[in-house]
Amino acid sequence: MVATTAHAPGLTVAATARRLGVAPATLRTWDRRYGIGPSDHAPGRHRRYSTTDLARLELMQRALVRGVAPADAARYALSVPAPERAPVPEGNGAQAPARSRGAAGRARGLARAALALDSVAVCDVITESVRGEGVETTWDEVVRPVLGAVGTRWADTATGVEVEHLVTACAVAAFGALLGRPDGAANPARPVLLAAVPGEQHALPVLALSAALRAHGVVPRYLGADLPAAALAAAARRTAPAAVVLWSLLPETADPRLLATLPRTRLRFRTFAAGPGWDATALPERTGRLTSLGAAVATISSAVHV
Ligand code: B12
Repeated sequence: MVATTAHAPGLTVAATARRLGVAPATLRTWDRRYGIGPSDHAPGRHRRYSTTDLARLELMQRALVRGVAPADAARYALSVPAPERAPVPEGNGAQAPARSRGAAGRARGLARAALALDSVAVCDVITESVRGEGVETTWDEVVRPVLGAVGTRWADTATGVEVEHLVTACAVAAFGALLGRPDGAANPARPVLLAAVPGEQHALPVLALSAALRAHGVVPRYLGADLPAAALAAAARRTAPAAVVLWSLLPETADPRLLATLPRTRLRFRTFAAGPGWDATALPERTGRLTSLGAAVATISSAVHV
């Protein structure tokens, strides 16, 4: 238990910063700029944060991770009456996943654990979510919103790359673990090749797609990030795929000339351009477009299971 009430001495700046996973200087800045600090701080005395103050800071942090600007996040946190604020969990946040119910709760747990750089809790939330909600919901409602918020924060403040790497590593582990053959039985179906195009390091969405397809009985051959054209062509020749999925997140990596380097195999395969990178690119008519995880799973499954 944290032995603080609104009137008791409370937590020091350092302890509060540790609990929230931010630098002590950040807390002082929030207090100075946005007026969100210890409620009974007397000039000349050390700052002490009560549980009420902590809950308010936690609300601010959650808003920040959803991409809300700091001033608005602070205003929001200060405007919510005390009883409506969620209690701050004890310890290092590792219990958050156990308390979460459904995807929204898990997303909050993930955001909190990620901000605290608690990789054990981050990996637990994602793994539990995959087990409880499935790959598609975990990607779209738990991991993607947090990565989006982390990306926005990076664009605004050039901070948070460590959070991005930590979440990515756990998501790669959780989705990657699903690529094996759980029942050990031979699967005779033709595979689907999936890769991020040359120059594209953002492979996580296509890994999520690979894992989701696996759950739908499709055999994915996930070939990772930044796959050279020659390697893609060699893989297509060797594996007789039913479909090839080329992922691009950024427009600069979406080069339609890649499609022309795909070999003509005896057993024909369907080709799909997946991801927003291809949005402004003119594609051959026979190349399918995949613009969301759900649609991609449905389209590829029906193309393969004909
Ligand atoms: C994780 C991440 C990384 C990781 C990737 C790890 C991995 N294994 O994937 C690493 C650290 C490698 C990385 C590196 C870089 N990154 Co980065 N990264 C991200 C981050 C946070 C998430 C990427 C992601 O998975 N996006 C997918 C989801 C989260 O995005 P979304 O918009 O919600 O999804 C939409 C579509 O993608 C689609 N969709 C979503 N899921 C799926 C699934 C399927 C199957 C389909 C079909 C569609 C689909 O639907 C959604 C709605 O339209 C983004 C931020 C962001 N918002 O994307 C930055 C971001 C993409 N990165 C960015 C940058 C600049 C870089 C670097 C250049 C940074 C650097 N200086 O080194 C490098 C190099 C990138 C390169 N050459 O490819 C910028 C790109 C800006 C731009 N437009 O040019 C972003 C947008 C951050 C930012 N806000 O500025 N990055």
